[in-house]
Amino acid sequence: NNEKKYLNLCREVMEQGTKKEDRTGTGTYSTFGYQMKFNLQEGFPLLTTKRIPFRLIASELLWFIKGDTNIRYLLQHNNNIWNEWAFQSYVESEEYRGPDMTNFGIRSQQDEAFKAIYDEEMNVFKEKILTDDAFSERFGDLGSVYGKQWRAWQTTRGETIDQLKDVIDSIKHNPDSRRHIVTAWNPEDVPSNMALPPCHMMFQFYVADGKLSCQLYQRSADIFLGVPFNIASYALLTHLIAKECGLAVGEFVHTLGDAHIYSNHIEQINKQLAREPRQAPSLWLNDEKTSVFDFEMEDIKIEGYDPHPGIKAPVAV
Ligand code: DHF
Ligand code: TMP
Repeated sequence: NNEKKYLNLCREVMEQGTKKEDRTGTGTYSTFGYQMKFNLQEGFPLLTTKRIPFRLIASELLWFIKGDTNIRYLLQHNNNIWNEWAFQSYVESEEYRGPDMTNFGIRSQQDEAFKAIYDEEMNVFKEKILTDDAFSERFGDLGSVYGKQWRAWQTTRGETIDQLKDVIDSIKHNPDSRRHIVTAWNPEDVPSNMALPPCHMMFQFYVADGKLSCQLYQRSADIFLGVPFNIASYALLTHLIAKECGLAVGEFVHTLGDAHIYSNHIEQINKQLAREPRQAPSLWLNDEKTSVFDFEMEDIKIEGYDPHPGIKAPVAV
C-alpha cells in the first residue's frame, strides 16, 4: 500500500527524529535522508488519512508548467498556498506603509489581536494583486522559482533553456537516456533572487518496460503540510508526461534530504497516524488533450476519493 510508505515516514521521524532548530523559529524533529517508492499503477497517491485539497495541487502544477511565477494566477484559482511568501517581500519593501508585520507567521499564531490585523493586511494585499497590474507585477512575483527555472532557465549567454520541453522531447526520442533531468536549483539565483529557494529541486525520469518513472530529490521536507502535496504533484506530472509520450506510469521515487516534522504539527500527526488508510483514488485526464502544455483545470479530475476529514495545521513562514 502506497499510503503506508508515508505513514512509516511520519512514524520514523516521530520516534527517531532529532530535535533541531530551524530558520522559521518553530523547531522541528528531523532526520536526514529518506526514500519512498510509490507504485503509480496502484491508484493515485493522494492521502486518504486526511483530506488533501487536490485542486490546489493541480492548479499549482499547471502554474509551474506555464512557467508562471506570479501568485496572481494562483489567486485567480482561489489557491492561497503561496501568499505568505509574496506578502513577506511586500511588507519588507519601502512601499509598505501599514502596521509592523515583522515575523507575521509566528506572531499570528500566538497573538489573536495581531492575527486580526495581519488577516486584514493580507486581504488588502490579495485584492491588490488581483486588481492592480503594476502592484501585482512588483509584489506578486516570487522571483526565479520553479516555473522560471523549468521553462526559462537564463544562461550567461542571454539565452533561455526550456528544461521541461527538452526533457519531454528526450523521453520521446531517446527513452533509454540517463540524462532526463530537470533542475530548479540555480546557484546563481538562490542567494537573492527568490522568495524561497526550491525545496523540490531536481527530478529525473526513467523509461523501462513501456513505463515512465520519476524520481525527485527534495532538499527540505515539511512532512505534515508540504510532503503530501509534493507526492501528489509529482505523481500528476508523471501521469501528464507519460500520456504525452504514449507510456504507462511506473513509480514515483521520493528522496528526501532534511525530512522534518514541525513541533506544532505533532498532535496532528498523531491524529492522522491513528487512522486506517482507505482505497486510493484514481486520476482522470481528458483524452482530448495530448500535450502537457495544453492542460487546464477542467481536464484533470480525481475520482473515487473518500478520505478521512482534513486536519488543520499552521504553516511555518
Ligand atoms: N513552507 C513550509 N514551512 N512548509 C511547506 O509545506 C511549504 N510549502 C509551500 C511554501 N512554503 C512552505 C508551498 N506548498 C500548504 C501546502 C503546500 C504548500 C503551502 C501550504 C498548506 O498550508 N496546506 C494546507 C491547506 C491549505 C489550504 O487549504 O489553503 C493543508 O492542510 O494541507
Ligand atoms: P527552508 O527553505 O528553510 O528549508 O524552508 C522551507 C520549508 O518549506 C521546509 O519546511 C520545507 C517546506 N516545503 C516543503 O516541504 N515542500 C514544498 O514544496 C515547499 C515549497 C516547501
